[in-house]
Amino acid sequence: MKLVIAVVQDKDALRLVEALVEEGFQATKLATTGGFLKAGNTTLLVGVASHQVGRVLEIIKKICRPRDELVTPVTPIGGPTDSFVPYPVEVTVGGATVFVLNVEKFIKI
Ligand code: 2BA
Repeated sequence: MKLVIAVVQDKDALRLVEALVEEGFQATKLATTGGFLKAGNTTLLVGVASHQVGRVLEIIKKICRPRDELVTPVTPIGGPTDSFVPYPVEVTVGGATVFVLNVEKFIKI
């Protein structure tokens, strides 16, 4: 068995959960925050049989889109500001960051 951990954008999360459940997968949706943008994102935990990982990845690929976000750097506190340029920087977020882990034991009590 595998645990698929997928960090996705909030905009894609609901459609992704619906698509997974529609195909009989079980998923847990966590409200999370990205360390870089400090913006909300969604992390899904999906426990599946090893042979189903490919299908889960296909569904994630189909639904999660990359998007460009503008980040305005924060002025350094107490640091030198003469060389600091506070222009917004564009970063591409997503489609999804996915980890696939081996599950040692799966128990429902
Ligand atoms: P954030 O940490 O808020 O990162 C958002 C986007 O900012 C990233 O998109 C990437 O394009 C950019 N970025 C992140 N760190 C950067 C840095 N040090 N320098 C320049 N640009 C940087 P994604 O790569 O698609 O990641 C989306 C979200 O997935 C991340 O949100 C984070 O919550 C999660 N994530 C990505 N890689 C991860 C990892 N190795 N471990 C845990 N979570 C991860």
